Amino acid sequence: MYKLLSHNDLDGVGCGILAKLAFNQEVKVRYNSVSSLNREIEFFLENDSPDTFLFITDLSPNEENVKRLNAHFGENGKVQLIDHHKTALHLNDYEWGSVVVEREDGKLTSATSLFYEFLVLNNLLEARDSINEFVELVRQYDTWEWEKNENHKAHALNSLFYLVSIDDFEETMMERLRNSDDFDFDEFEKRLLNMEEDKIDRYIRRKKREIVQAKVGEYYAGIVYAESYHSELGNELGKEYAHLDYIVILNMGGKRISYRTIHDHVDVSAVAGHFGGGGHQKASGSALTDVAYKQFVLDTFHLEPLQEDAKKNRYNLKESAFGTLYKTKGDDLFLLYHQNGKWTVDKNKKTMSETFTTFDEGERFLKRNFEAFLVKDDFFVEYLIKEVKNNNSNKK
Ligand SMILES: [Mn+2]
Repeated sequence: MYKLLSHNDLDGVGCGILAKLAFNQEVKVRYNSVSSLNREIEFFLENDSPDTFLFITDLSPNEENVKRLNAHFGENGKVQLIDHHKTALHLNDYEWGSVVVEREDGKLTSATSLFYEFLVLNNLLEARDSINEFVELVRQYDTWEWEKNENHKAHALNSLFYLVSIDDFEETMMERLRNSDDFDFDEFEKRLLNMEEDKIDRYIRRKKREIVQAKVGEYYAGIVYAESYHSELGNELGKEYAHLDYIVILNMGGKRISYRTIHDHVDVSAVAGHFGGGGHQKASGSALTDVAYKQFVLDTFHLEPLQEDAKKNRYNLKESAFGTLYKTKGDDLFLLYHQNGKWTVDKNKKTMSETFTTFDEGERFLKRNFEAFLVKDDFFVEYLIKEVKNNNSNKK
């Protein structure tokens, strides 16, 4: 017999599907959240037959259970952990641990892609085109490569995963992987997925109007409450508010926090680690501890949501050497313009002492310190007309 303990997201369930394709009735699969894995490991060690081979994928046990598993492995050699999280790399110190974050060619891994390689290499599963494609979609979704590659099929697969129950998803996917030559959605799924994409867009648009910003240590964080679509939300908010170092997504019901960043200069697994959590450099999570509650909920509850930059401008554009106009909620005006080789700021028409080598630096300064955002063209044009009038009357 085999037992697989895996994560309860698409990548984790991808491993479960592969295990069932490889071992059929001979495997018991249990999906876990990050926090429930340790209970399952303890249950396994106390209750399962010593003949059962244990796989753990996409998750890592706590220190205590690493010791227990190591002792168990010493007795019968029947443990294999496969993961791709940076925070699990120390498990490579054990014979039963195999953690690979990226390949030599820079290609990022996922638990599903690693487990697939393992099963095929050990002649436990035969490679097929349909499975190859499924595994690659899961990998691209889990690593966010799909976005760079504009591989919307990978995103759609994850959306489908959350639209149906895990049991239904497993069953449908296994049937397809066994019987089809390639991997695709059926007509009904395609219609459903279109509706779901629209729904996600509307959800994200709403959340853009709720986000607040706060300085946390040396970093600026954007904070938002949301129960769903954390990955999409973290990515879209990160891009809309690129002046923020990372995005904090609070799930109050689940008492969990997700941390996301689109930047390379921040490691959100370290941010999560500060609150007893972990994960990847660009995506991580932790429990909503008392300290985190104070930091992200109590201390920010009174804050007003951020504005958004005006989108459809033709005149008030970024990096325009003539000047770009920003406004705070309190009606302070900032003009960011290029002069004598430097980006300079006028606050309410008085030149500030700070100057910047790049436009982005100047904009970051305005957004971080003043929460000033790009104004719409009509406001900008009105501002310019007033300027001209003032100049003319001054000349008279
Ligand atoms: Mn994963």
